[in-house]
Amino acid sequence: MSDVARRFPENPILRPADICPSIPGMKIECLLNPGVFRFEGKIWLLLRVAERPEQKPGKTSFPVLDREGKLEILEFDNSDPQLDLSDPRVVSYAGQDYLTTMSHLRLVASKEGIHFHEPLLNRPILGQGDLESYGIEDCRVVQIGDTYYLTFTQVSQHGVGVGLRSTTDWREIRALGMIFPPHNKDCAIFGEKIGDKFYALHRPSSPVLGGNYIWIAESPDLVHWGNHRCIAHNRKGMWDSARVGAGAAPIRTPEGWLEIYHGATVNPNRYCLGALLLDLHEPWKVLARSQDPIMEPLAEYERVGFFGNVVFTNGHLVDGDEVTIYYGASDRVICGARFSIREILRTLGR
Ligand code: MAN
Repeated sequence: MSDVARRFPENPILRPADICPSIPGMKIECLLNPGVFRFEGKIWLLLRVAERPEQKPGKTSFPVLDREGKLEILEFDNSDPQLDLSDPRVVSYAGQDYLTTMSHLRLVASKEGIHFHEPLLNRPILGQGDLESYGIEDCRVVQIGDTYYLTFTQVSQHGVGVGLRSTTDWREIRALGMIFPPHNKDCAIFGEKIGDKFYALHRPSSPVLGGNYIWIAESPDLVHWGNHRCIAHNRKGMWDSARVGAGAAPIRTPEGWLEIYHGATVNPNRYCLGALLLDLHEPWKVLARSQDPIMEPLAEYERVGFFGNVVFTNGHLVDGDEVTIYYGASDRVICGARFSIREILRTLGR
């Protein structure tokens, strides 16, 4: 057994019923994959909240944003032969794909990192405009100086890309546009410059040649990215054979940048976590990579949910040798787990 995660005994720490829908009439189906940061003496999660209307018997309905940014509900009859509901995350109708739920982001705070509450007057952070009309998902948060940068998945009829927003006070959040166009997601910006450049991991998908691989890019200003290089492929026959994607910002260790990433198989669909070690000065060089996952969906709440057999993280806190990840379990509930950085490095043969 290669799982070295120490799960919180309190797991799951947040469930859909703990949060109020963004507007009356919506039902929260899933809480997923939070960004994590410290601000004003507290620990904050930026949750992904996935909602849809209460489902009527025999019908499938879900929200999208219309051209004016207003919420519109689309509804289909389940007996319609053009409707494909085989993936619980996707509605396919007559060759057009939609999402079964629309996601927005929501802040919750905690003093000790286990019991989280929504602060008063907390506003949901919603998708805006044509590139976010199916919602925003899986937000990474990285602090550079006084500014927090949010990188998240923008979903629309145009595809899936990476958006950037920034804030210094979490009251005003500035939208800085799409930084990686479709198909791209899982973007984690490094928390400091290396040499005179910023770096980010990202995950383009190539449908014919290539696949769902982790890439690295550099930037002078966090908005314009170039010099892309591919650093990690899927590995046939292994726990990350179908797709891989970065988690949160890489962790600086004396051995190199440690990145906790997700890897998935299909048939069965199963998401695990593993680690990559990147060179401190030339982060496009991979020094080591997990042969076996460091965390697998083992607990009941990780095996059964909205989309079962998923542990997925894009947020953590580092305190000395300890890294605390917050993660989405089975795309339904939020959980926490701790790792020793030294122990992860040992699993990499360091
Ligand atoms: C994708 C993303 C994640 C989700 C996993 C598992 O990688 O959409 O948000 O948690 O799939 O469904």
